[in-house]
Amino acid sequence: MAKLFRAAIMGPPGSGKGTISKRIAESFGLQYLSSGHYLRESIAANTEAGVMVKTYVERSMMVPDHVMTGLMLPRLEQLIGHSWLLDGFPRTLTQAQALNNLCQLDLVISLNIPYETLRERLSDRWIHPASGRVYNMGFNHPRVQGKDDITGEPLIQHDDDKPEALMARLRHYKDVAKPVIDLYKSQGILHSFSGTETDRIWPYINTLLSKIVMPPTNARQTQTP
Ligand code: G5P
Ligand code: MG
Repeated sequence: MAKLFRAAIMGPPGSGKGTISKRIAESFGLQYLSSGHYLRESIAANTEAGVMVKTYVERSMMVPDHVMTGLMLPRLEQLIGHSWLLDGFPRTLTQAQALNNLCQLDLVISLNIPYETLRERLSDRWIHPASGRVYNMGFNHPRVQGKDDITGEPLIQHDDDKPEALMARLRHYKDVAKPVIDLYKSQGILHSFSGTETDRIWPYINTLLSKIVMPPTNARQTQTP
């Protein structure tokens, strides 16, 4: 990799952050840090913090900023000298400012997915509660219906993925994300992608990152003489 690269991916619940982050991590060899994953890890560890976090995540409420920064920033401090991608963090202006104090992002991907698409996806979503692995009937279905691929344990559906709860979550997401998006826009690092299918959005993100993360060695020759 030519130079260190620090990026974040933002988007409402179910917008494809996790799916696209995995593709970016695989294609470009970035370390991939998911806030949702670390929260679920702390819940599974059943620590004092984990028990508190659970009360928020269970209700799909935002975990307080100081808890999130306390969870994410020390991990990033350990990754000095590495390129990385953040999935789901920062999600509020306070989190973005705390991150800015640690380092400057090179690029932020924002996913704009229509509400109807999110509703359909999340109502089709099944989760393995112990690991947080997510399946989607039709797009990313389990090998055996209703069972986790790795453990064979039963999959569940969240009450929060029901339409009324989802609408409230999406409205809240928009309100909280707007100042963060405005901040990154003002820094000139925001790239927004709209669409209803991850497979159609991915080639655009792949092309963008191919230019930035691994600039072609003949980049100088392609400039207009
Ligand atoms: P998470 O874990 O970050 P959410 O709710 O933000 O959770 P989620 O559900 O993980 O986001 P995603 O990662 O954006 O969604 O999307 P995904 O998992 O890739 O795709 C969603 C589903 O659609 C999957 O089943 C996937 O297979 C399918 N899919 C993807 N693309 C397509 C497609 O093109 N077609 C179809 N048909 N299907 C597709 O955070 C969890 C909780 O932790 C807290 C919050 O409480 C949050 O609710 N939290 C924070 N709180 C405060 N600050 C933070 N920074 C926080 N981070 C997390
Ligand atoms: Mg996710």
